Amino acid sequence: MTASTKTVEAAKAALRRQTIELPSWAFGNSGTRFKVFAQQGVPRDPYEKIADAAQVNLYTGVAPRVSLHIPWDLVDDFSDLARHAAGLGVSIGMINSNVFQDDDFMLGSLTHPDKRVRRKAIDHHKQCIDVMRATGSSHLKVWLADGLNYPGQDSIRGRQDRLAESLAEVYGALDEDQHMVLEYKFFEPAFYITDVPDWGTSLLHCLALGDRASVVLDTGHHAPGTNIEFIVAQLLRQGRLGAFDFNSRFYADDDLMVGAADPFQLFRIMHEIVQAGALDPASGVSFMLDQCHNIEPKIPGQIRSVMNVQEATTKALLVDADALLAAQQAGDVLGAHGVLMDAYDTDVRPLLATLREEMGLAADPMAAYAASGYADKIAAERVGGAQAGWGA
Ligand code: AOS
Ligand code: ZN
Ligand code: ZN
Repeated sequence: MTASTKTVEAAKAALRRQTIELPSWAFGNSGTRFKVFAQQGVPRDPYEKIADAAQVNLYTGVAPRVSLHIPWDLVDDFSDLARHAAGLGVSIGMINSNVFQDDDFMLGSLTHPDKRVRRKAIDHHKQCIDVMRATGSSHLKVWLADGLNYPGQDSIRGRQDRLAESLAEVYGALDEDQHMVLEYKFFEPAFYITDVPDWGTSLLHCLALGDRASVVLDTGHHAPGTNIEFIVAQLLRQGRLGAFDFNSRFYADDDLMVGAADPFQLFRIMHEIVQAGALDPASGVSFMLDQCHNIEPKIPGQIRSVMNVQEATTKALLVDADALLAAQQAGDVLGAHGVLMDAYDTDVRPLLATLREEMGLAADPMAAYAASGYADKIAAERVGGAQAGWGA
């Protein structure tokens, strides 16, 4: 299949507008519960994490926001941090709360049976909202480690009620132009029940909260075999897909590079996005990476991931929508499937190389970064890089 010039030009226009948000924690040292491997030149503070994220944007041209995590990225002056980001050509994206690394939260945070602990968790989210005000961030991202390990440990329904009440207070503290996104995960660190295990639970809470609450879909947070593109389609129908946390998984929440384990799944997800017209930043869906680079270098790991998202997006943009619809309406099963596979099987790397050159970028971001000398520079300058805060 050769796409028409018109299709290619439309794809390029959409790709120019696409943005991918980077997680600050991808740049710090990370590992598994067994070992954190320290790498040379990793950032020592949030300023340096943002500087590294800005490198990813410099070479890809489509990663202009950095998501922060509080308190991992705590600084004295968040306005100053935002100015630092702006000076490097990026801005602050979503603010992630953290109510999972404090002894008080062992049995839950926003769902905890003790009102005092719930208050502490709610107040932490209010602190995150202050950070949003200082940095110009528009989205509060909530992922909870809350859950149960044993049947009978707490009331399932009671915890949902407490969660609804706590979330309502946090949502009520947002400014009119601020949004909340609620992430779900079906297991880990709790194993019997997590309190926001699936898209349905997240959606129900979001619907109760209001128009400015929507669901975060982390691609690693489902049971094996789950049809993720179905969930994407369903949330888009409701206008409640707030964000992706993109990563790859072979087994659990592996947080490997997006598109590494199952590029076809990523394509199918992006096909739903493109069909719904949800690629444009104005549609309100944020395309974020949520990854750890435990054994590979971090900045190139992020660059590669951005490129993987772009490749899947390009293939989705090359689907011949008219031919697909015609085949679907004619009941031509193999014809319709063939239209999709023609797009998926297209080598889109030359198109993306041309696009980058048109955008004033190097055709090969990986090679351009490698040639820049930045990795050697940070290895020489930075001693004692910080742990990402994750996977210790
Ligand atoms: C945890 O499994 C979730 O994926 C979170 O989105 C994220 O990895 C963590 O909050 C970093 O906050
Ligand atoms: Zn996530
Ligand atoms: Zn996760």
